[in-house]
Amino acid sequence: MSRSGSHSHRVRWWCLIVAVVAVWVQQVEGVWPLPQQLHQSADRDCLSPQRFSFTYGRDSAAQTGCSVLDAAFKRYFSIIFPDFTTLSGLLMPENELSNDVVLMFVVADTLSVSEGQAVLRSVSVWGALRGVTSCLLSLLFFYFINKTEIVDFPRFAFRGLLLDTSRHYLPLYAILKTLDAMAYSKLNVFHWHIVDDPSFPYQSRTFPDLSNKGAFHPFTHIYTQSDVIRVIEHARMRGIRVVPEFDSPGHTQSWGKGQPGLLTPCYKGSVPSGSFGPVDPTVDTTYKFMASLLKEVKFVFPDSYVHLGGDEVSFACWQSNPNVRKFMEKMGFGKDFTKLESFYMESIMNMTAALNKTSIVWQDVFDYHERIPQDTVLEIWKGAKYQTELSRMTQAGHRVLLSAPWYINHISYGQDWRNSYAVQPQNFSGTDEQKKLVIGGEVAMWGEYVDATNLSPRLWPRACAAAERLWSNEEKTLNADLAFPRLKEFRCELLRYWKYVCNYSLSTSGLFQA
Ligand code: CP6
Repeated sequence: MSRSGSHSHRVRWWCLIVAVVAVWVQQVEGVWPLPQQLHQSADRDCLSPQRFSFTYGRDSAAQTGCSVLDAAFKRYFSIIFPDFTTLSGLLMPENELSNDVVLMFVVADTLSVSEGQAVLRSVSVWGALRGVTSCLLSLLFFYFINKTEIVDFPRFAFRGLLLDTSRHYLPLYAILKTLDAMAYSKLNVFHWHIVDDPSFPYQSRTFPDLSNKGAFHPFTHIYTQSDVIRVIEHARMRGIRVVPEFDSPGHTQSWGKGQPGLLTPCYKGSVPSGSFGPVDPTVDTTYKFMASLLKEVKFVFPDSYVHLGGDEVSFACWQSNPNVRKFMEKMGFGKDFTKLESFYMESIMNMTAALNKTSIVWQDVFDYHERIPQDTVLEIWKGAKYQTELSRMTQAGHRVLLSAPWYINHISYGQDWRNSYAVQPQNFSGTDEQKKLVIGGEVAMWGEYVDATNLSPRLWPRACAAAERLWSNEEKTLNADLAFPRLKEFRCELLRYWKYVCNYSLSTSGLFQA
C-alpha cells in the first residue's frame, strides 16, 4: 500500500476515449479519477471485439493463472463489448479495422511497444488492475481509441468507503454492487461498519446468539460466514481490502441481547433500571468475550486492519452503576470516565496487537487519551475543527484517516459533491513529515436513513468527488467546474455498467445524431 510500492503503475498505450466522427473530441472525457499524467494524441485506432484481446507480456511476472488479472480481463472484456454484434455494425466502418489492439500486461521493468498494441506496465498486480480500470471505462459505447500515454499512481494509499449494515440491513447484492462502483472510482478500502446499536447481522461462529438474538431477523437479515467470504473475495478481485468494524464499548445495544452480562446495567437510584449502557469495562468476562470475538475476526477477515470504534460513549449509565463507581475508585480514576473508556480501549487495542493486526479507532479515543499504541490509525469524524485535529494527531506521530468532511449520508439540494471535492486533507499546519502521516480518508454512508432502495443514488456519483481527491494530483484538480463534465460522463459510465440507459451521453455526444 505504499505510494511508491504496490499501487504505482505506469501505463503507456493506445488508449480509449471517445471521439466520434472527428468533429469534436473532448479531452479526457469520463476518466475519473484524473490520472497523474495524461497525454493524448489525435491518432486514432478502432477497437473490435474480434481483434481485441488481453494478453500478458512476455516479460511479465504475472501470467495466466494470476486469478485477479485473469478475472479482470474477462470482466472488462464484457464491459467493453456487452453486445458487440449490434453495436459494431453501427459504429465501425470497415476501413477503420486496421490493427489489432492488444492490451499487454507487463508486470516488470522492461518494456517494448509495437504498433497496434497497448502496453500497461506496472510494478504490481494491483497497479495493473487499476490501469485496466482507467483505460477501459469509456470504451463501452465508443469503440474508437486515441493514442494516449498515462502515468498514474494514487496520492493517498487509503481510499475508503464506509457502509453501515446495522441501522438498515443491506442485502448482499447491494454490497457487491457498491464494491463494483468503488473499483471503477479506484476506492480501495471497504470499511464495513457491520454491527451497531440497532442490529447485529454478523453471524459469529463463536457466539451465534449475537445474531440469533441481535439481528433484525435471525435468518434473513444476517451475514453468514459464506456471505462474508463472498464479500471479501469480490472485493479482493477488484483490489479492495475489507476492514471490519466491531465498534465498542458504545454502540453495542444489539450485542447485549445475545450476550447477557456484557453490557453495563444502568441504575435508577439504588436499583437497576432494566436498561443497559455501554460494554461493562469492570468485569473479566467482558475481556474474555472480546478476546474470543477478536480472535474470530482475525481469522474471518484477512486484512491487517481491524476497526475497533471507540466513539460516542455515553457515561451516564456507567455513572449510575455502583460497581462501576467502585471500580473507578479502586483504579484511581476519580470521577473521570474518559479514563475508564481509555482503560477499556487500551486493553482491546493490546488484544488486537497481540493478534498481529493494526487497530483503527475513531478520534474520541485520541481525544481522551494521548497514550495510544503508536501504530494505531486514528480516524477523524467530527466536522468542527478537523484541521486542528489533523495537526494534533500527526504531531503525536499517528497515522490519520480523514472522514469528517465526507459524511455523504447527509444530503442537500444541488451539486453538493463540490463540497467533498474542495476538501484538502493536507491543508493544516504541520511539517512535511506530519502531512505524510495522513494516509487517506473515507467516505461515510451511515445507515439511519439509507437502505438498499436509496443506497446507490445517494452514493454515486457523490462519492466520486472524494475518490478523485484521494487519488489525483492536487494542483490538477483544483477547479470543480473543469471536473464537472468529466464527472457527468463518469456517472453515465456507472449507469451503463448497471444497465441503465444514459440520456446525457446519447444526447450530447452526437453519436446518434448523425
Ligand atoms: N454511528 C456510529 C454513527 C455515527 C458515529 N458512530 C455518526 C455520528 C454523527 C454523524 C454521523 C454518524 N451514526 N457508530 C460516529 C463515528 Cl453526523
